Formats: sequence, structure tokens, C-alpha cells
Amino acid sequence: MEHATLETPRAGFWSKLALWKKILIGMALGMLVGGLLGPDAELLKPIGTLFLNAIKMLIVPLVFCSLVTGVTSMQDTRKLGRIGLKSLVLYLGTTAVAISIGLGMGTLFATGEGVNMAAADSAPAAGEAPTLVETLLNMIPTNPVDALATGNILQIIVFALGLGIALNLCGEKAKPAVQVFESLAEGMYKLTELVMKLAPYGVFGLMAWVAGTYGMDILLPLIKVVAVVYLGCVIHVMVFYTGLVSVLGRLNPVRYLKGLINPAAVAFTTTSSAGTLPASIKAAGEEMGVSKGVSSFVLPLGATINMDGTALYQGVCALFIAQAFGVDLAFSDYLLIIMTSTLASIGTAGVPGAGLIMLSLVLTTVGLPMEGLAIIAGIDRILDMARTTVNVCGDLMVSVLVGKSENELDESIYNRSRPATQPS
Ligand code: DAS
Repeated sequence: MEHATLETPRAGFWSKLALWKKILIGMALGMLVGGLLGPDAELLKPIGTLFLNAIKMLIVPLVFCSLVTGVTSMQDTRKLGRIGLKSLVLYLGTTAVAISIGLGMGTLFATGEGVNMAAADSAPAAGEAPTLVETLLNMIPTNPVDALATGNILQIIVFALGLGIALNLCGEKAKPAVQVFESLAEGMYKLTELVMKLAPYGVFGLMAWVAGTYGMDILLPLIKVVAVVYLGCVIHVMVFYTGLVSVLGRLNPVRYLKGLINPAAVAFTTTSSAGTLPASIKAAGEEMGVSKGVSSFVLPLGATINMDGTALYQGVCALFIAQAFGVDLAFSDYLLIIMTSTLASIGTAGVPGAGLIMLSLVLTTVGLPMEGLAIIAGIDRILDMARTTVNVCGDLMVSVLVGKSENELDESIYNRSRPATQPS
């Protein structure tokens, strides 16, 4: 008997659209409705506040679980000690440079100057800025539970790094705990995905409020933010990374740049470092001469903990929001942003939109208004394409340098135009 095939209900137009397209539609509709309603658009702001509260809800458990898991996933460093340590130093070092470039460009181009937004609950008047020593001492939590409860991000990061290292040192005895954190981290990634589904509605409510309250002249600064982030990303890859390949690796950087083309195209379009891993590992071996042993460890590690593009984007956006809301940042705030972004990059997942969550982390740490997040959310996909591309280029650059230092790099291809077959 012919079984009638069950017609799966045709997915509606809205449900078939990619999330970033929905966010852009939410942003455009928000601006349109806000422009029509004017100050009355304030009525729509609670929709956005709901979304921002949901993002805030994620920060502490997401950072804590993903950081512990990020560190315990480096269990292999026992076997690959030198390679793991070299990768870690290069990854965190280049991330600190990236965030500094972002802060420098955010200061130089002052994208938020003249925007004059006022946060609803304006950031508490900056008290006496803590000295650098106080900031460093304050990073150690005297009570980790209190740090989690009060959302003291730097203390949470320090505790999570320490706990992860300790669990590694416990070996088999800590396996159940490591598995608990791994599943909690998976759960938090899934919850992040669910919260991000609210983004189109949240962005609609907030952009309606922004457009109704501030008028359409918020658009120009946003275009400036995109331009500055893209310029910073190009500088970071074409100057800093090629400089490291030339000076540290003493290799012709043209082969490295040519090898970037495919993985960079995948990263730009997918906005996922994790999703680009297959293309990265292929390019590292076939185009850049990195051995399988190095690329198969260094690249997945980089996709997990190396986020130079994201760190640079956080520098530019944090300053845009500070300038837009008229918040003066002290030197110690800049250091706080560099430390938070560098350490938090270990906990940023290589998936679309992860950087936006981490930006809320940076804003929380330096006390900047979260409303700024919603303005960035509307253009976040465009920014994510550039920052993910840099993240992947950074992973590949480190794999070349580590491969060279471990004599696991086919250097001959750097002296001729065509790549060789992949070394064993
Ligand atoms: N999309 C993330 C990645 O895959 C980066 C980010 O969102 O900042 O690297």
C-alpha cells in the first residue's frame, strides 16, 4: 500500500531566513518605526531590554564553563608541552596586540564622538580609578562564589583558568568534573544560540528607541565603526602577521598570504572559526608546508582560544560606546579592556556572533552601558565576517611559526612560487 508521505510543513519565509538577515531586518524596521514614532518609540525599548537582560544572563555561566573547558581541552599539552606552550604564548601575545590596535584606532578615529547618547541607567559616576596594582590584586577572588554572584568577570576568568589547570593536574581523578564542565559548556553554547534567536526582536526594539530618540544620524557613526574595524583587521594581517612570518619565522610571507585565500574566504562567509577548521588544516598542510602533527593540534587550539579579530573589534566598539555615551575612560580602564579581552578570548567560542557576547563582557567589566551593545548588534554580522577572518589568519600564522620552530615545516616552498605536497 502506498504510504502517503507526510508533507513536512513548508518552513515559513521568516524561519528559513538566516539569523543575521533577520537581525538586519529588525534593525531596518526598528529605524523606520522609530523614525515614525519619534520619542514615543520609547514604548518599544522594553523589547530590547529583555534581549539585553537575556545576554547578561549568559555572561557568567558561559565564560566560566567555556574557560574551564577551554583550559582542560589543552590536556594534550602534557604530550605536546613545547608546542602547546609556544602556541599559547603566541596566541595570547597577538591577541593583546590586536586589542591594543583596536583601542588605538578607536581613539584615533573617535567613531562615537558627537553621538551624545545617554544611557537610561547612566553608568555610575567614575569614582577614584583603581591603580594598576589594585586592579591586578583585585583580579584574585577571595571568594569565587561571590565573584560569580556579583559577575566580577576578571575574578571569574582568573578562577576558571586556575581551576582548569588544577583539573588538568589531577588527571584521571578529575575526569568526572571535566566532563561536567564540558557538558555545561555545551549547554551554555546552546542557550546562547537560543538567546541569539531573540536578537532580531531585541534589535528592533532598541533601534526603534535609538532612532526615535536620537534620529537617523546614528547611521553615519555605525558606518565609521565598520570602516575602522575592517581597516584594523587589514593592518593586523597585512602588517603584523606578515611581519611576524618574515621577522620571527624568517620566511617569505607571500606564500603565507597566498595560502590564506581559501580559509579566509570560508571564514568571511561562515563567520565561524570552528567551521573553517577543515579549510584551515588543508591550507596549512598543502599551501603553507606545516606538518599534520603541528597543524592538527595548533589550529583546533587556535579556533578555541585565539580571537585576535574579536579582540580588535572589542577595542574599537568599546571606545565607540564610551564616546557615544560620554563616558571618559581612565588609563586603568584601557588596561582592564586589554586584560579582559585577552583572557576572555580563551573562552570565546569559534561560532557566529560569539564576539557580541564577549563585547557585553568587556562593557560590564569597565561599566559601560549595555544599550551600546544593541546598536552594535545591528551591524555585528558585517563585523563578524572581518573579525572571524582575522581569527583564522592568526591561527594559521601561529601554525607556521610553531612548525618552523619545531622543524616541522617544508621551508622549500617559501623559496618557490608553487606549494609542495604536504610533509608527512
Ligand atoms: N565568529 C567568531 C569566530 O568564529 C568570532 C566572533 O564572533 O567574534 O571566530
